[in-house]
Amino acid sequence: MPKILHFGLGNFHRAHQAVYTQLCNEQTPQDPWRIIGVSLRSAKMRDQLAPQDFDYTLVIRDGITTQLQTVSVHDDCLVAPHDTPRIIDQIADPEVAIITLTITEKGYHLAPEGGLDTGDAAIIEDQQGAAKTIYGLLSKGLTKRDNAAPLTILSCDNLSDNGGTLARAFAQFAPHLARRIGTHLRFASSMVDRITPATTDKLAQFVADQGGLAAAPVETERFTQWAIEDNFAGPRPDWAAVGAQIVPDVVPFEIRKLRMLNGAHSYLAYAGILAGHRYVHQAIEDQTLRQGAQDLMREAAETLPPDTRGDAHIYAAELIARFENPHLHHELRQIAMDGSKKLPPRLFSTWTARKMQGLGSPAVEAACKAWVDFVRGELEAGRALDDPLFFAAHQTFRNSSADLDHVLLTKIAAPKTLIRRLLA
Ligand code: CS2
Repeated sequence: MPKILHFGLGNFHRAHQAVYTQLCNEQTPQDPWRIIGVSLRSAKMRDQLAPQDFDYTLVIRDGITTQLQTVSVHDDCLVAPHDTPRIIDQIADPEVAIITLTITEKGYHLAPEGGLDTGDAAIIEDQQGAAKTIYGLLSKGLTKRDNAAPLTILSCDNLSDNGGTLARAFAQFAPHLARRIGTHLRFASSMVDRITPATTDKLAQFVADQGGLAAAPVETERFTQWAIEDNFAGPRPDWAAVGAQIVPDVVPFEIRKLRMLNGAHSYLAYAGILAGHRYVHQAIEDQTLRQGAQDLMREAAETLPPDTRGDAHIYAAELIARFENPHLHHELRQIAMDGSKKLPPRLFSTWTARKMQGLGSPAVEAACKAWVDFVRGELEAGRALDDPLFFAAHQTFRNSSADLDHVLLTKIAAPKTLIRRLLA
């Protein structure tokens, strides 16, 4: 039976790729694809899902209706570091035809100047033989795996050229294994989209009251989109038959989504928190923020390749409607985390693209400024920022504006002229 090994068994995967795969299985029940999940950081998801045989309830809320759906496509959840040998065996298992990833931006351990962050403590440990990151695990698994068994590694994270980025970073980590990339080993990119808030106790109670599976339910919107690069070494579920787009090049899709949807999301998060809002649907009802989000989307749209630029105004209007959904409880603080890793493809890239076109970016700069103000405010209030850039060091940054300026100028993938303008 063909298998998918999925890294990052969070809500996003469970509301998106798992659902597409389940729909495929419903169409061809004689030939189902099963997913083995891997959690790289915590056993929480495994512990919650195991008593339910890894099934869970998806709650789909559009502006009007609420629909409950049982998702039953996972067979197991392995947790690193406890299950590391089993994870390596799964990577080596020839029945695993696809490895998919939703490990978030920080799971890629990229350096501010691009490429693998070889100074990162976890990467250094993995280079010395540990297997804490995706790179250490993949290299140990691929070392054991038969070269001839086709494997596609498909990234589903919010990075542009996510598959290519992973392939290049992996090649830096393990050049000898990267030589295998070709016919039997492929790194593919994809653009993934479905808004998926974090699970709350209230949601779990609602699902239990409705007779659903009470542990770890996921709430999401009706909208869903998945554009997948047609670059597979072996078989795949017929995701196209259930709505995914298989395309030769996903970059135009990725850029549009990252710069318009995610860029506006990050703006609403920082400016919205500063304005005292809690949820996305509240921030978008604030007329100043709504205007700011629309201006930002317009600036982003002007940087898009011709094939997606034409209907960008329709895309923008659809995004506003999605943000307005009052039945999704999408916390601005959820979006605000990991800004140092999220902003490069969402905001800085728009700014750079516009600069190359000779255009200014007032709305994008306002969004970046909101981030800096948010970070400064959190540090001054003595709150630990949920961002790898500040994790270890937040104590020393407290109340030290000079330290913050230095970090912003040296440790993030942002144009220095932009940062200087923001700090001026
Ligand atoms: C959000 C995304 O949390 C965030 O940073 O911008 O998770 C967003 O909801 C998804 O990319 C939508 O597909």
